[in-house]
Amino acid sequence: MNRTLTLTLTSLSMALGLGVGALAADFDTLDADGDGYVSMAEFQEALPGVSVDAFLNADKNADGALSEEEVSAAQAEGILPPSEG
Ligand SMILES: [Ca+2]
Ligand SMILES: [Ca+2]
Repeated sequence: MNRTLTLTLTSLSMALGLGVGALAADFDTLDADGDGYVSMAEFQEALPGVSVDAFLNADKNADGALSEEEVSAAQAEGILPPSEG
């Protein structure tokens, strides 16, 4: 019970910590060329420790690039890390 509560509070804290600004800044970091989408190459450069599967899972419309919306959703789902350590 306590463990569940702790996990819930941790998740809540993380959600609160990830304001719009934090997500936007993170997206800007991922989107190295600033075209509004994170390509596979940009993804691998910014997150070398994250598997390609994570990129494919995050790419909901399978167009080969991640929009800011897709990145935010993937971070919310835990597919992508919220930010670089
Ligand atoms: Ca880009
Ligand atoms: Ca996409």
